[in-house]
Amino acid sequence: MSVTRLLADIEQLGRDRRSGGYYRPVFSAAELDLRSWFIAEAERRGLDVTTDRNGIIWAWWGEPQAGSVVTGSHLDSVPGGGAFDGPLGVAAALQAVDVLRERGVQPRRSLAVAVFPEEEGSRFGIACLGSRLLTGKLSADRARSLTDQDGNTLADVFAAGGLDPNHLGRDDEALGRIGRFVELHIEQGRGLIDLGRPIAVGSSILGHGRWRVSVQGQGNHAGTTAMSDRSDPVVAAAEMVGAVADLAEQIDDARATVGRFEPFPGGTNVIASEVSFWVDARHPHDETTRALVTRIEEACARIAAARGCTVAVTEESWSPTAHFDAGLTRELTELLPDAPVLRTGAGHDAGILAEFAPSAMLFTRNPSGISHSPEEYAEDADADHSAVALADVLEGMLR
Ligand code: HGY
Ligand code: MN
Ligand code: MN
Ligand code: MN
Repeated sequence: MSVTRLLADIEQLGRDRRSGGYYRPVFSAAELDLRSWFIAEAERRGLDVTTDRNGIIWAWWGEPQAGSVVTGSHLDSVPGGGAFDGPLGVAAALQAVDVLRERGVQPRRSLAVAVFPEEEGSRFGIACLGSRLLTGKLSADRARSLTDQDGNTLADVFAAGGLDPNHLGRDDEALGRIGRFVELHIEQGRGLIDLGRPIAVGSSILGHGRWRVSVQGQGNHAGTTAMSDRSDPVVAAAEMVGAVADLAEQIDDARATVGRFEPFPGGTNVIASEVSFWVDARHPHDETTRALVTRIEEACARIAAARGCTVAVTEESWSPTAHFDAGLTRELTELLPDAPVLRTGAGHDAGILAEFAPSAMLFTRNPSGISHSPEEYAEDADADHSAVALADVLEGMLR
């Protein structure tokens, strides 16, 4: 069954009418439907499916054992996300199993297709939550303390999803089974368009982190408070957001984004008492990202003082620059000689796993060059071609 056909089966799940894209936060009704879809497709292929203590779904061809080959990606999305970020890698893995079966491949080691929860961090704020729990990069206690924007705790949400929140955390047994990990993902930039190629091999992931900026001011009445009497945290925060962009623009290859900005209490005729906004900062060199964030903190302090407000900047998550396994990457480029080697500015579970098992990535051309948006897409031919390329890669590892 082709990738296109597989993705067509889920194209209505989690549609977000307002954005025209998708919103599939972890353990939402949409993501639970996607989990059911994946489990049904995996079982249809005779794979043995289990969901582990951290909510990762493993679909096994062969006994779960050390040194297995693992592929897969995620099914959750950002708000207003596209149809391919995550699901393409999962659907391609399912099609790769079909291709290997059609070729009569008898694996000499086990293969698992894995689906990692909360890769986007859209619900609880920490990207790659599932792979961080699996590897211990995120403690179970910290995870349990997280809440979503409606105040639901991760513990309650995971319990509602059928997991025991007291059982979250590093899973050496599951981790020990990963001999090699390969994630196929839609490209989230223009590399393959500019090179005119359908597939790339990944080299590295830019280090990236998320910082919460909380600005406190004086809530008051919009009509009875003279401008000279205000400590308006929205005005201060707006200047800070401008400073974030200005500072990032001064550093080659740096990226800093404010995509979430929340005044409280949020009334039209109310001067806010506080504003929270989040900075996503990235750069190929981790020390440069850190230096940029320091400059942002200094600018925020200066602006807050000038506006009669106070400000606090707290790091919420950090992923150092991840380099994929050189030997595995070389193997992929030898198998796929036409595929260029590209770094990516987007985070992936493969970036977390790279520290624990030889990991690599394949990227599929995205003619829009846009991602985290409904405009993201892959041509059917490129999607199917990359699933066959994934099958070629897996066959080499399974023989
Ligand atoms: O945000 C990222 O880089 C990834 O898409 N989670
Ligand atoms: Mn993704
Ligand atoms: Mn993404
Ligand atoms: Mn990913």
